[in-house]
Amino acid sequence: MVQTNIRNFAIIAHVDHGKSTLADRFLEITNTVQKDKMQEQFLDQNPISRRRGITIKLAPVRMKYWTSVIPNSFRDPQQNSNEMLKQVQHDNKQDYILNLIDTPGHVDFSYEVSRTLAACEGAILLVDATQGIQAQTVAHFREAQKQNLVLIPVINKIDLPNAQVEVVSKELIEAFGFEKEEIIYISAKTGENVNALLEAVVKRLPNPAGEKNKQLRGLIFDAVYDEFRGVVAYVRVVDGQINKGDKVQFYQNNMEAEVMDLVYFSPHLVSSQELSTGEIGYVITGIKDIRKIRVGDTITQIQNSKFKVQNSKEEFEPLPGYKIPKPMVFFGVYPKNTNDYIYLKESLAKLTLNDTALTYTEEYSSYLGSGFRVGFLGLLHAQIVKERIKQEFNLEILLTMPQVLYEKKNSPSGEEAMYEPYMKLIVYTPKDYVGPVMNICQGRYGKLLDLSYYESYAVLSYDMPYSMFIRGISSDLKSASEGFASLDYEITSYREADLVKVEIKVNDVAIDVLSELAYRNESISVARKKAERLKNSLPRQQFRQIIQGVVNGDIVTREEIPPFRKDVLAKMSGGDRRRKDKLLEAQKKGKSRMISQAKISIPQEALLSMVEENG
Ligand SMILES: Nc1nc2c(ncn2[C@@H]2O[C@H](COP(=O)(O)OP(=O)(O)OP(=O)(O)O)[C@@H](O)[C@H]2O)c(=O)[nH]1
Ligand SMILES: [Mg+2]
Repeated sequence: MVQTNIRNFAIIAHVDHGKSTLADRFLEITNTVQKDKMQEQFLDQNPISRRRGITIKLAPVRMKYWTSVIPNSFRDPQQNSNEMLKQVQHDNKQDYILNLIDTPGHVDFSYEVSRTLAACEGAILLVDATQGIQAQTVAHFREAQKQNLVLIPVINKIDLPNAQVEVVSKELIEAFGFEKEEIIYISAKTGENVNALLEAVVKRLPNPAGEKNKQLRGLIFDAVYDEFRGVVAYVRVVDGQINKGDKVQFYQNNMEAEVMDLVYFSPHLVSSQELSTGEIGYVITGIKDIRKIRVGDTITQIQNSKFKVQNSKEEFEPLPGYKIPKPMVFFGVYPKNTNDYIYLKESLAKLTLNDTALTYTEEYSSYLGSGFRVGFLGLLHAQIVKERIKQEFNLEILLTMPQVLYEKKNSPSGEEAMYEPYMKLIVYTPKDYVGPVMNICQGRYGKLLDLSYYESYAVLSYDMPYSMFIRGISSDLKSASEGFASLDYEITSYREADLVKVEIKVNDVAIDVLSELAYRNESISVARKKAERLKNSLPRQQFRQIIQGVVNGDIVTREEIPPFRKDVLAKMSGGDRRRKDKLLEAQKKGKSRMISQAKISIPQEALLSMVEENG
């Protein structure tokens, strides 16, 4: 395909503003998917996405489009050769290749969006007419601007009776500086005006700028592991081209391989002989070792190829790649069945290929066996990984006690101290909820940095410990604002934290998976609550159980579960045989499930109900 007729673009928006639904309409208009084969949110192929109704991964698709629209760029004589202009004038209708990448909206998956944008020249910035600008609208807008993308502002869901088209368009003008005439009003659901939007994609977005005659440079913007094909790399060809059979190199990993197949998704996998400058597709090399390919790496022809010799004077510059976001929330991850440890290790390795932000180190618990400490980008990310491990690897895992990423450093006084991450929390909310939002933030150690009002909403920013996320600030703000508030954050600094170790002991034995670091001023109540909960979830045993909450080595609370009568039948007089059997059976079962250690005996279910409260 001639480069001038390629458009690479993303759809970006806050959660649920209708990105995947708009992608559906594009797939229909371009006949990529026949109407009778259409499923809602077609690109959300992942079963977890389908069940939850949210997009969790970027999803590229190639569409063919036939139109007579003349791109804006053709009006600029500097950018176009006369020859191309003549061609367009002569032949009114042109074939275009549109590479669309649907993106997730949730803040935990922002890294998917930033990688997507690096593979595109433009994006549709979608805003729900009933919601207006929300946190990720702003975050993704900024990211797109940073990457110099051309944006098309679009207001969606105009079919809804409570659509506030005028208000939202004012917001777009006020907050981002768009012109009124630029904004396109659509309903992704009914398809109203979506044709005009597709024409605007061709007309307004630039074609890819790479050079065909240069040495191949392809950006690996995502990858997935396939049991049969090995590592499948999603590539945006920046310069040059890739052909089937080419010998290629993954530049930073210095790994060489042969291109066995080139495919693109349209909407099923279609094999292709080549991927030329500006195109997007999947490269399959048969590499099975997932460590050999890295998202963000540059794919190129191998050093001694004929091409390289011809261009030997030219210095090869790899593409800049990505800054991988730092995971902020850490969970212990254990297989439910301790025998699955090795399989869990393999599964995590495969998953990190497709989910580069995931990090893990080994960890051991005397109650749960061998496992990992895994770093996630947020709580939703952790939930989704748990579900993916179940779905894709058929493996049940446990997530234990979340903690933020603490750092141990020397404090100014020279002593070793714990430092915790602080963030700038930004809350977007309709004006009516500013009061309740402030109450919640102030109750969570928040210091107000800024409050500004826009057309229909307000933006508050707070300085706050990041750990408030794992203490549920998201859901508190959602309920205080009846679901309307949305959040974004950036980590600003690490500050010394007054933390102490809270442990729970049963008959003097500390239960490692229940220990955590807590703020000193909250530690006693944390210890009390935990001890109480454990008391309520532990069954009686044939011996006395003493539960202690311990803060920094000092016992701060004590609970007791009295022993239970040895003879479960003692109280029953005469009678019912079936009931007796049942009782005896229940006692037997309980025993076989016990995890015994030293003088204590804790049924696994009781422990898990404590451990998994946040997982
Ligand atoms: N009435 C109406 N509903 C819409 C429109 N567009 C999307 N929806 C609905 O809004 C909900 C969210 O749509 P999605 O397309 O999944 O939104 P998304 O932006 O892809 O969401 P994430 O990927 O989770 O960020 C779905 O229930 C859609 O049916 C529209 O134009 N009108
Ligand atoms: Mg979606």
